Amino acid sequence: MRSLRPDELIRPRCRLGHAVSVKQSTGSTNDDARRLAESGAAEGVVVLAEEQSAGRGRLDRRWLSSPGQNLLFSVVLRPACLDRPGLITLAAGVGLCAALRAEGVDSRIKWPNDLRAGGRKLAGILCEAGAGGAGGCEGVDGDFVILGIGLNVNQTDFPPGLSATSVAAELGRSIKRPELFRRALAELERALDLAEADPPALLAEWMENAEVRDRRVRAETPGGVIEGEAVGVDEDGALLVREDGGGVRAVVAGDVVLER
Ligand code: BT5
Repeated sequence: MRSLRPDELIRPRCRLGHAVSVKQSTGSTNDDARRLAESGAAEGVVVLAEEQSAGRGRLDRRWLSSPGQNLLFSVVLRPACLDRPGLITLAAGVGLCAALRAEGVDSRIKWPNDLRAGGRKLAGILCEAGAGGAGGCEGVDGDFVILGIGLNVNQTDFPPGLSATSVAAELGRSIKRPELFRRALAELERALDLAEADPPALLAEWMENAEVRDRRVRAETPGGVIEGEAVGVDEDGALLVREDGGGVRAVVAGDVVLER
């Protein structure tokens, strides 16, 4: 498959993607984007790589991706809601899900940060906050968030033990990556605008597209097990679960499984 070129990815004059650099290989695009942000890169600058030697998820987990097949990129964000990193993660899920659905994939958001189709993982989101560099917005001078996305696009073979799928596997045809990239950035931009202007609307759109919608869940949290019906998310990104007794508890961290 041929390599991506910046000129087919760029979105001139848009909030996200007005500048895109493409690397054949790197450690982690999140680290590259962080270095750019620390030296003053504006919001919306993107670093994309065809291959990562140290692609990562949360908690030092690895992100594995065959070279030249998928979309691996990180965006510098300097949003107005920088004090609410949970909201930014939710916005990323909403935006990416909308782009995948527009592509024809029946994608759902799995709390807190996975995109899945048919119960398999299609994409992962890694938001990392940082400080430094110019161009911050009011009250949060110079601070930024790096939004990293790994989206399985044309890869159809995955390492054993990984419950993964891709856009191509779901649709049964190969995908033009530049179009999907630009669509993803456009939807991420829309969701980010919404997170800033109307957080309740963003939370509602998240729930509309969530796997947990109208489902019973069991969350294993550091503070014990919470079981009940998932009823929403809050502005910190916590999952709200109504327990059988009627009280609503916020799941801030932990693993959530669907019960039925
Ligand atoms: C994530 O973490 O899902 C966030 C992944 C973010 C990756 C992007 S790539 C561009 C940017 N640069 C980086 O270095 N990172 C970001 P988490 O929820 O912790 O899930 C990680 C787990 O997903 C792993 O432990 C595997 O089980 C699984 N996994 C790894 N690679 C996968 C793949 N290609 N498809 C599906 N699942 C995968």
